[in-house]
Amino acid sequence: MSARHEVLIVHTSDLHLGADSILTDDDSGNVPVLRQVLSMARSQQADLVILAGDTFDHNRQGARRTEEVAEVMTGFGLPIVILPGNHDPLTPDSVYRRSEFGNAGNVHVLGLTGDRSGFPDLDLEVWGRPHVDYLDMMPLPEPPERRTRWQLAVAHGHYVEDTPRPDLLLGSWLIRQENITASGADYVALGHWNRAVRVGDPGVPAYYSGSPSYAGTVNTVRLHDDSRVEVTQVPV
Ligand SMILES: [Mn+2]
Repeated sequence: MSARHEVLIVHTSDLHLGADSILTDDDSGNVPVLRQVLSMARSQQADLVILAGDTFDHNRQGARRTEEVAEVMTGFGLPIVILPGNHDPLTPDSVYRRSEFGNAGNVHVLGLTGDRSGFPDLDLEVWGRPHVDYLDMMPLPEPPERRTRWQLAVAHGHYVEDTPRPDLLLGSWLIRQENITASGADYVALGHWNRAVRVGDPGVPAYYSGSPSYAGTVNTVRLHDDSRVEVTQVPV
């Protein structure tokens, strides 16, 4: 068997763990979806998992739920990069500031100790601007200086095409094509939309993974040795 000369990323978003179910008696809080995603990532021999926002439905989770989620993530063992989204922002009372996540060594929350996480053995870093409150912000600002072969951006917001009417009210957390172009990233992992779709610049691979609950898939991103980036939607 030859050695693998590629990096494999699994990208998903909008798991909405701990969502209050008002239509059914389902008390699982969507945690089975997280288990499925991580099980799939393990079977694909992924190097890294990116959760591009709204991993939790809200920050008012009971300890039982956050402890369960932290246990599932810790048990996975491989690195997980989490970008806090508009549902689970990095507020002072954020779920990500609880000790169960502080003790999960393989879980990297963007914004807790800086806006990028580096993985030297993969020659890769992931950067992203976390939501830190419930107000509007620019999810995909100018990128930091690249210091690894692979640089991935992660952003949680709403993609809009350039509009001839800048006075139109388009909503919050806007991501524009020029932001994607300026990122210069090898891959932009997007969250906030439930559907899986590519957006933006033909020269920069930028994809919404969609929520696995709706899309039924996650994105696998293969970073090949010859610099090709191959994105596939894989069922979970
Ligand atoms: Mn969102």
